[in-house]
Amino acid sequence: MKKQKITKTAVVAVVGRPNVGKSTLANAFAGEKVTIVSPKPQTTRTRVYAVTSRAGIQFVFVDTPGFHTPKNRLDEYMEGAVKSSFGGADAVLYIIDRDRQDDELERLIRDSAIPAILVINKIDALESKAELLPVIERYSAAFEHIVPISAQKGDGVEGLLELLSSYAKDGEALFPEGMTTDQSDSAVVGELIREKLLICLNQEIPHGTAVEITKFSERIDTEIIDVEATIYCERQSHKRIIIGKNGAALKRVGEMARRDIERFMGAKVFLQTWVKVKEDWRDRPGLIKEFGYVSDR
Ligand SMILES: Nc1nc2c(ncn2[C@@H]2O[C@H](COP(=O)(O)OP(=O)(O)O)[C@@H](O)[C@H]2O)c(=O)[nH]1
Ligand SMILES: [Mg+2]
Repeated sequence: MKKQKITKTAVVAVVGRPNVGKSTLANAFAGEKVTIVSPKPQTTRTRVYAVTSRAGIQFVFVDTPGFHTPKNRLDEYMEGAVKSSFGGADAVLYIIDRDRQDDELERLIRDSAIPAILVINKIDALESKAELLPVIERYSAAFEHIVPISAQKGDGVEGLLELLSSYAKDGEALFPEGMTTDQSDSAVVGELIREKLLICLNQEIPHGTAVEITKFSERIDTEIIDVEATIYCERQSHKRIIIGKNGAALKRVGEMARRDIERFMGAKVFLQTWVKVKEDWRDRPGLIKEFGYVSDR
């Protein structure tokens, strides 16, 4: 089937409290993992675009860090990324789940005057659909459209795209056909490694990590990609935990990450990782910037 030429675009901001499933939904739209997901809040640090198209319309979803009160300089940067995602958006998806909703964010959305759709995620985890009723009732005055979905199972995702079609504006494609994100391959790869740290490590430690890709190259005449990554953490004690006994913890992270990187790149990957300490980097603007958290406001 011949692809239809893009004649319209819709830029859609995806906002909500940490952990409601914003990134899971962005990946469901993109059709692959372009933005990382974990059960821990504050997984997403930067604004990431997820791109897809249907029937001549290109949709650009702006995945954002969860909205929460800043505790350090990195948090302040993330809050800025949420607020700036509204600018220029054709529509906003305000994602909630049964337990996570946010009055302050609701006010921000209303004040922005951008068309907003309320999305209730994780309906697969409900005992009964009746649990949705009080939530729908609470929001029915404020939102014209309320859409229950399961981002994880993909239920309701196509319906959302259809609904969003009406907010598309005439214009040429914003991204080349087939592109699913604005992130470079090496940026996605760094994030996939950070995702495994979030999944494998307890409590605060992974929140204090940053991953720098120092080598990313395809071998000549083979399909193998060599990746070298440095994991930065905030304390010597954290470094010991990340590496683990005889390197076992780091090995597990590396193996899990390599599988995801291979899926994303569609090639065999040889991954090497190092761990370094940069004390309190999350409060040091120079280091925050060095790790790629550059403000685009
Ligand atoms: N049961 C269920 N879990 C979900 C769904 N969407 C996301 N999650 C889980 O919720 C957690 C947070 O997801 P994530 O996309 O990182 O949330 P974000 O912080 O809003 O970006 C992860 O453990 C996801 O697997 C869903 O539709 N159903
Ligand atoms: Mg996220």
